[in-house]
Amino acid sequence: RPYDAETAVEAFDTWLTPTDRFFVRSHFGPPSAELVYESHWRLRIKGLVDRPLTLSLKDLGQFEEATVTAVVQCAGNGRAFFRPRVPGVQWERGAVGNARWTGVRLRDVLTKAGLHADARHLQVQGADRPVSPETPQFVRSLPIEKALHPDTILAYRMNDEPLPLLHGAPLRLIAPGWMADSCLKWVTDLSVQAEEAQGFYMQTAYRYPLRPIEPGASVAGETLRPVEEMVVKSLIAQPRRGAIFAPGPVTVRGVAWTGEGRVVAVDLSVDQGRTWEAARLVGNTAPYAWRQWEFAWKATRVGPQEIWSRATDDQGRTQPMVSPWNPSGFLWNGVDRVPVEIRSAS
Ligand SMILES: Nc1nc2c(c(=O)[nH]1)N[C@H]1C(S)=C(S)[C@@H](COP(=O)(O)O)O[C@H]1N2
Ligand SMILES: [Mo]
Repeated sequence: RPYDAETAVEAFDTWLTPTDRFFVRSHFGPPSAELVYESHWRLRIKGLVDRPLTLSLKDLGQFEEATVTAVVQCAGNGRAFFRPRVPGVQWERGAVGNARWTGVRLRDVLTKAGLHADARHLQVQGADRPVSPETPQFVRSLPIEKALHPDTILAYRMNDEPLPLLHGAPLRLIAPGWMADSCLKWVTDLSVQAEEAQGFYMQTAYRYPLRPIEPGASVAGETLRPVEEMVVKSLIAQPRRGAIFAPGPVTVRGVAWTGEGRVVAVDLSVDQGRTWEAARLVGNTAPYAWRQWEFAWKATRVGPQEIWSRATDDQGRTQPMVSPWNPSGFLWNGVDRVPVEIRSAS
């Protein structure tokens, strides 16, 4: 089994998630290091282009460098909260992080190759391969508009250090605002095409019903669309679940983000959603990054309590109590809830 690890949400008390705490996920694990060793590694660009290209890491130096601070989140983050339960990695809250990604614009590389007029999708693959030849390879595609977006980059640095192997060295795709299944690691092959990529990981996996469906129902006959943009979401980083306090002030802290938009409010409830109060948005702001927030809670009522957080974005989208059930458990963004206890000192 590949190494999968989620971050403890208590670590989300900084704007950038430290690289050594950043969640790790891949289907087959990283490719053997020699395949992606800088002197061997090449990026190939082919398909509907005028000039197929093969680029070394050094060749990427000809393009202007670009940096984007962006949330990367597994489409299945929060899968463990769906009822009825769904198969897949049972992520709770920590399959997400916010990092500074530096590299070159994918658009600049594609422009150098020269796109044909019928270019509609960019197929992307990394150097990783399944152990068994019967297992489909991880091949994905992005609509050409997202591939050509000036904020979509091929990153070789993460938080100002060389990208580590677990996170996709030497080059990974960052499609900011979109779920991480579009952020391919160990990228070696780009192919410009007229159609979406074929194969399991594009045509079957990472798809989501267009209309809400009954929990537990089959999606046969439903229209499924690819998982793309992230949904508005918040997490309570502090206090941690199960924390015990004496009555008095408690500082509640967390993070909130959305897809291709901006978080405009985070509201907190300490009475099971009867009343909500605005948290203060603090710290740095950047288009695809998360926003930190703080809330001063005067905890007076002794006993078990729950702190709830709910973010809203600039398009008026807000977190539901429970996300629409879907058979793969994608896009969970239910109101975050942290149980704590207030205990009188006596
Ligand atoms: N080449 C390749 N890229 C991949 C994957 C993979 O299996 N192979 N997994 C994707 C998934 S499902 C996730 S959630 C993210 C995880 O990125 P991270 O390990 O840097 O957090 O990588 C994505 N990129
Ligand atoms: Mo994922």
